[in-house]
Amino acid sequence: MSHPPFVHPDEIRARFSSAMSDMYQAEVPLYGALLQLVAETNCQTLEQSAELTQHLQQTGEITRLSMERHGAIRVGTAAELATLCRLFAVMDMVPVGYYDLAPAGVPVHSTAFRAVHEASLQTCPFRIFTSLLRLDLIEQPELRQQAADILAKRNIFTPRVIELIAKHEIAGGLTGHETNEFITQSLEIFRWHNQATVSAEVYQQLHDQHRLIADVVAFKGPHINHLTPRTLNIDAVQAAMPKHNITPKAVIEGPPPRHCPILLRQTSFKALEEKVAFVSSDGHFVPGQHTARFGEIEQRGAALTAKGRNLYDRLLQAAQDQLQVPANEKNAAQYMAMLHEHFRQFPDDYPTMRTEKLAYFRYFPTEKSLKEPAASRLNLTLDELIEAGLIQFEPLVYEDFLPVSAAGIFQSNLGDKGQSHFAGHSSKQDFQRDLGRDVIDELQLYEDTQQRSLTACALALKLAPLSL
Ligand code: OOG
Ligand code: NI
Repeated sequence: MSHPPFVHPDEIRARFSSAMSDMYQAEVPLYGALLQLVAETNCQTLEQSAELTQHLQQTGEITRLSMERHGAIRVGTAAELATLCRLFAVMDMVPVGYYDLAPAGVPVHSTAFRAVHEASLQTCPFRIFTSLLRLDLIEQPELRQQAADILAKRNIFTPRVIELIAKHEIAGGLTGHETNEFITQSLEIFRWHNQATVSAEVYQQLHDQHRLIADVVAFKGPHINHLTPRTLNIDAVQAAMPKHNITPKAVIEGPPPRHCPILLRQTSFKALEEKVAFVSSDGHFVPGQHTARFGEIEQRGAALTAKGRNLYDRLLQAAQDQLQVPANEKNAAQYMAMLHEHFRQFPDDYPTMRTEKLAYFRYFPTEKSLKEPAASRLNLTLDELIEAGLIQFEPLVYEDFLPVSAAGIFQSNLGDKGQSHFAGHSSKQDFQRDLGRDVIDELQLYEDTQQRSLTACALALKLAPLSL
């Protein structure tokens, strides 16, 4: 039996990502200005570095550069999270990683919905950092109950989007027409609503508990709170922002600048103060303000192994311990100098990062290898093949997030006031129960991609299976 052709999930994701970007630029014009600054800086950076251009061409990343972005949302209930998980599955976006932000004073735990296979990531790397509010961290029982009651009443999904998700689950895909509808209907979930669902008094109570609680509970839905394009030179964009009337946060989160970038560096412009309307008990609207939405940029580097990540975490902690206080406008330069100093211990060339097993790599046969007779290399190990110039390697891009950085991004957009940590225990198990499935271990994904590239090398060079 034939069925109408389904649109590939990668294409649905690419179209959704682009529609989301259009919507957000219309909602937050400053984000459009940031996008332009990033595009210009990327162009200049490529012009100035033939090495970088070649590396991006080699890995194919050059083609995904301009559509590269992530976004973030915050949801209030387990049911919302579980339904979003089904919605993102339509676009082959699955939950990867578990991030506990409570120790850093943000009452949420999170995952990132993203594509997992390198070919899909190549088509569209769009990711959504998704946080679930932890009402259990609200101290006052009455307020906790009130927040739960408000959330229980809202429905963030249109009936049609639920039908389309079910259609996808039963039939295995969406047709062209259904895809159009799916994108329009999905955007409704993430749209900004300037009308709060609560009174100014309730908003204030929630806000006093934590600004983030007000952001999640007081509105109709999980508005997209930022989008993030990928820059090739985050330091240049950070420095150029003020000239473009964009106010950046004090410091760039993540590792210091390096010759061989690792993981993820991020910065954002500060959340805007926006006009909203609260409802009074007699049904009137009361004008007020809310601060939640911002723009962010990121520079991605090599994905680290568990060993590399441990080293990263240790060096970052050492720099933060040395500074003693949270990084801010006044100590930003001092903090960057400390960070730089500590990260001298992290090798800054790919061959060492590879032999010390600090990062994941993708392996390619060289042109030379394809011209030579196979017999000459039959018994060589991977290292010997590399040594002989028959195989080359490029780092895998880190596709995920960093909890300490994420907390820094949250904090800078929530104001400095606030609790420095929550004591309540968090649990990946609880999160997975609410999500309706397990999250995927990101390290395993990098491991798989690396191994697939080795398998492809062995096949191309007519060799027995290769391993590290
Ligand atoms: C999410 C903050 C985390 C990132 O890039 O680390 C994040 C939020 O503010 O909801 O997006
Ligand atoms: Ni972000």
